[in-house]
Amino acid sequence: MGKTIITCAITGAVHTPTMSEALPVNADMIAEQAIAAAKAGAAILHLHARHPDTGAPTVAPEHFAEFLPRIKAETDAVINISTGGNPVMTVEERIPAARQFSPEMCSLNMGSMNFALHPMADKYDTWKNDWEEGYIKGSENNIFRNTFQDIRMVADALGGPEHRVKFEHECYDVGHLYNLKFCLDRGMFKAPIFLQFVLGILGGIAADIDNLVFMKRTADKLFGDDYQWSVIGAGAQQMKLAAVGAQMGGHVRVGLEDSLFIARGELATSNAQQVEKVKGILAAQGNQIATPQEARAMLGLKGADAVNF
Ligand code: KMH
Ligand code: ZN
Repeated sequence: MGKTIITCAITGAVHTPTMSEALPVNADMIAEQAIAAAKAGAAILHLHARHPDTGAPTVAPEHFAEFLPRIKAETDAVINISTGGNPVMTVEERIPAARQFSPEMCSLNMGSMNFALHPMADKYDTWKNDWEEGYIKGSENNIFRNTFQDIRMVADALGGPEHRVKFEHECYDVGHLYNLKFCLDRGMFKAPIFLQFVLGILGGIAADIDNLVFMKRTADKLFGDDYQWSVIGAGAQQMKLAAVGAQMGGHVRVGLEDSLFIARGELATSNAQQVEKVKGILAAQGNQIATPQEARAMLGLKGADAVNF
């Protein structure tokens, strides 16, 4: 079995400042926690930005500019910029930062879906910022739009010779694997492709081991040997699915974007704490952790010298 790549997703667009003091909600927190996560063993850092005044998710390149150079200066980690933005934006709105900074990797969401966070609102009576309650409750009506045309637009904008971005293909359900196969057969992506199985989002497939096995078996059928894969267990199943996924030969993603917890009922104090925990689990299972350079070789990345920040 090859080495295991740990991706850490530092802040995302799912959680809001009220939910955890540890959630990075400005550029300093994003930079500090990303650097610490890389030092703890994350080879890839999946990054969103937050607005400095409100902690709300933002896709403005100026907000990414506040932390990307700092992370690059202090770590060798692969930078992966989200093209998911938040679930109510169009793809056009979500990609300017990736275009400007030309990172080694970007996420690419492989299908349209409900992307609902509203059950989380039940836990909170008061909110730190005005935008949060509406953002979470309003998600009952979210359609996270990623049509075939949207996917082609991102592939054309970032995957070609100008940027040579490698995609983290986010697949939230089995149908998304078939969407990817369709695109791959039309020559839109180069091998080795990197699949991220995202289990546990309300609107996608649930986070359990049967579903992980089903996703993996379907990917084997569609892509043969020519792919790398990783797993996100969103929410409470984060560490369990990482453990099982790594035993099955997959890579793993942790981070406060995907779960705010370190154990049942206990909030994580940082992204690095989750990286340390998964590293311990992997070590106990006999999985070896990939360095950023090893991750670059496995995924065929263009290299840190070819980014634009
Ligand atoms: N928050 C994850 C479930 C993206 O950034 O493109 C999905 C995600 C999307 O990471
Ligand atoms: Zn993300």
